[in-house]
Amino acid sequence: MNPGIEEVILAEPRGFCAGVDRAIEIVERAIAKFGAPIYVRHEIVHNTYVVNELKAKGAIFIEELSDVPPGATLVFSAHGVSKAVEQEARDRGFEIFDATCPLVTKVHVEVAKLAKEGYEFIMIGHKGHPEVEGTMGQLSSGIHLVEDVADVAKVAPSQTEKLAVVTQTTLSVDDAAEIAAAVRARFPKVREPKQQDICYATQNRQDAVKIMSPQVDLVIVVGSPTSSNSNRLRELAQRLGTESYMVDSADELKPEWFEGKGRIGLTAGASAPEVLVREVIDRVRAFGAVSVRKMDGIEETIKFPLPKGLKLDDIPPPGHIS
Ligand code: 10D
Ligand code: SF4
Repeated sequence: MNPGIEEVILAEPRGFCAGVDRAIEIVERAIAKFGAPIYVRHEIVHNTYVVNELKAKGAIFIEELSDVPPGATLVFSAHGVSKAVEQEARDRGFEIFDATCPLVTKVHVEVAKLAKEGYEFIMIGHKGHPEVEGTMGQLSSGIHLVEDVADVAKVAPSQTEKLAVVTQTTLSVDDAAEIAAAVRARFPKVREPKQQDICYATQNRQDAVKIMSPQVDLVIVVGSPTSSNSNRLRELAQRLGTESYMVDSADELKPEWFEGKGRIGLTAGASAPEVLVREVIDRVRAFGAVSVRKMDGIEETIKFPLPKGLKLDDIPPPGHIS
């Protein structure tokens, strides 16, 4: 019991975005329509709870397509795949459902379009992240990755007349702007996306943390360690001078974090379900919080359609993770 805690302030918006909601629903509907098991390439979204729930319903998560038996149904994760992975899946004859977020696909389409016009690309993103591998893998060459401002000085495109910037969708908005400025300074003719590739959900969750952080003594982010967008929320709060921790579940909360803290800010990454936020609230209440208040914030109404073949009314509505 910590008598110091007065209030929990909930960030708005937080948690599931439209791309994550759609990706989970694709797996749930594929299981309902075709029966278990359904194979999923990579974690459908970077959240331990979501992955375990879907495993319990009959999903099998794999990294290598050679681990999928012939004739199986395969779902691509929300982060997207390279052309090579897409081709290999077709060659192996799987029934494929693509859960790539439409906002990631939009970046893929832009890369393909500009490549036809002779462009090379500078991609701002994190090396090894599946979305970066998927986007860079839209072309066999000509996409140069930069992770920070220092990388911009080292990047070596074969020409500078037709260069375009693309980014991972879940970056720190501020870091991406700084890196893009460095790219612009070095390559003044570079073409930038009309609208940032960083998606609305990433932007809105970071904006909410910017408003919330100065009002609280501690920020808790619900998210898994592999989740880029969740890590960015914790990092942002910390940069704004507010102590911040990211937890995969309520069990990871440590009582000592709350010592001497009056107001607790709580948010969740785009892949973290609300049920985990509720469990964190319950645990913080047990530590001594007296009230829970929702911040004012943007209401997100965006929803993406399901792929053909999974829209059918005859698929019983699956019990959706939320
Ligand atoms: O690591 P991440 O932030 O890119 O992915 P996560 O699965 O945590 O959240 C959803 C974001 C996606 C699928 C990338 F757009
Ligand atoms: Fe799509 Fe953005 Fe959600 Fe990623 S974080 S799945 S790009 S809406």
